[in-house]
Amino acid sequence: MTKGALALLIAGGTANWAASRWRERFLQRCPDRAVALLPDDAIDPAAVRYAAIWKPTPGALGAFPNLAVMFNLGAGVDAALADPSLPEVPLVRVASDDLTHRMTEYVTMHVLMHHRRQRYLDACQRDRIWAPQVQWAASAVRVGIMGMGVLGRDAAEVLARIGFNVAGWSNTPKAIPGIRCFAGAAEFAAFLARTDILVCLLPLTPQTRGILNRRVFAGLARDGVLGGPVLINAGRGGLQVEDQLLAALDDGTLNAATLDVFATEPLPPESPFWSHPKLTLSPHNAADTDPDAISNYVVEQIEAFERGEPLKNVVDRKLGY
Ligand code: NDP
Ligand code: OXD
Repeated sequence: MTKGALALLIAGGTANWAASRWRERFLQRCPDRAVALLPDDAIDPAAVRYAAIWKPTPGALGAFPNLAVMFNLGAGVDAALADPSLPEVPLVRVASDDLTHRMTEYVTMHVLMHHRRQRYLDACQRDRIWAPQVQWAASAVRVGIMGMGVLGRDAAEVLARIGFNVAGWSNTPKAIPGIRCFAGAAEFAAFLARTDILVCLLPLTPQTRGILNRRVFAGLARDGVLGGPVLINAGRGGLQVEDQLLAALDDGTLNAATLDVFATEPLPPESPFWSHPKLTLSPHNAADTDPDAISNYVVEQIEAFERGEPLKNVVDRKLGY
């Protein structure tokens, strides 16, 4: 029997994520199945059972009458769900060790950078100044992670292992050894009030859009050893209210921030973010995952699905993640 075809609808991304790279990888990984990169390759739309997608053109997936499963090639599905005509078939997102470990590297590196005052030390080196400051133990620093899903939990556990005082906040209550867990709107203020470094690993949904705002920055702890609260956002740019974030940095409500994601990407050259002295930026590459790992993940799921096994990491369309 002919195996269901896989259509690739992939836009944007780094050189690592070039559509042609994905095509090559999927062709190697499933030689017994038709694989078509759209709009370049020809394919019978009725033969397409699976679609691997990253920021597809709105409406494009409606072309496949027999579509059974869509595989989002990243963890965040906000771009896919923004298409009101997205077919009503299961949408699977990425949850893989490769992605998770890369994000944990990023979060750990930036928490440590703020904790160890690396920006200050860089300035001292540039100016040839020998001026060590008091260095507190990690246990004196309270890290708070918004979003305790696949990514948040792993980062929390690594940071706790290094010795930070870690808490997490999520929609539903959790019990994680060594991590103080807060949940829901009722516990949000208490979570913020004990946090020196706020790490955001939330998905972008109607509930979370704009959650990183002045009120939240003002609710963070002000009695910590770092001299003021710090924000690290590697979730999505739409989570932060950017003018309020800049104002909070300028008036000292926030001491510093690391941002991997922005409301507009690529970040426009005229953005004040580029030159703000309290900001450390990266170009949405906190977890620039390897197409090899993700194409394996997708094909393994397709094969399991065809054996009648349940799909993993299916997005809850009502919750938006
Ligand atoms: P998960 O779905 O595994 O986890 C999401 C977490 O957010 C869950 O703990 C969930 O709570 C919590 N959450 C969702 N909505 C709310 C809310 N309204 N209030 C409180 N908590 C909420 O996602 P991942 O951990 O895999 O990924 C998280 C996000 O990271 C992605 O959606 C994406 O936007 C971003 N990302 C960014 C990358 C980058 O390179 N910068 C790379 C990959 C992902 P609960 O557990 O109770 O459901
Ligand atoms: C993702 C991302 O969602 O890379 O996976 O942003």
